[in-house]
Amino acid sequence: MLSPQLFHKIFGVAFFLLLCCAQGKPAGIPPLPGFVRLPEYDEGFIPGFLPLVDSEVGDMIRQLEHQISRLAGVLSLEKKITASGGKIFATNGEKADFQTTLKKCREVGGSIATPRNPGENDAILYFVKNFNTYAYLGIKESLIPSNFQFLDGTQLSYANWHLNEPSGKGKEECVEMYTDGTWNDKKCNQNRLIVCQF
Ligand code: MMA
Ligand code: CA
Repeated sequence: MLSPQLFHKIFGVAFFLLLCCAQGKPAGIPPLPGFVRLPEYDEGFIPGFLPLVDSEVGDMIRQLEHQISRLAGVLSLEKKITASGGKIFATNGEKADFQTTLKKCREVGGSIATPRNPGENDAILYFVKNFNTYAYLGIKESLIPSNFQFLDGTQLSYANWHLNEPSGKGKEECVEMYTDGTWNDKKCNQNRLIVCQF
């Protein structure tokens, strides 16, 4: 029988693994493309957690990693998830306007896909190409026409505008990704592929 202390530890580890699920993988099986390997833990030690001594805990971690890896495999096969750096991007293949996309992503604990470098832009482009549908990005025009910002209000540190874009001059407050990965400022009421990040 598991002691309450051990149960608490296992619960903590499970929660930790859920938080960084895409990084999990069973030993010996390579991570899916774009997914990062968890650091090897030495003698059952996970940074931030008490040293783990019970081999039951190690077995449970491996089981959880295996299950998470299988789930990632299924979603990857369906082209519903991909990763870049530490970020996971996901789509459900459905379309929605900008506000609905924000809501849908928030409802599942994520946020709208926001490319902050070429690798992340390519990760989003993977869905745009596969579903042959433009996607809204987490970028909006500020009160200054033609000035675009991330949704947290910070200035763009990376941009991939299409030639002659942005063009809306205050009339196109959202940003969509074209099937070549370039960006266009666009009205926010169109139906676009829902892509979230986690
Ligand atoms: C559309 C609309 C704009 C875009 C231009 C490019 C005519 O407007 O999608 O956002 O800039 O096409 O020609
Ligand atoms: Ca435009």
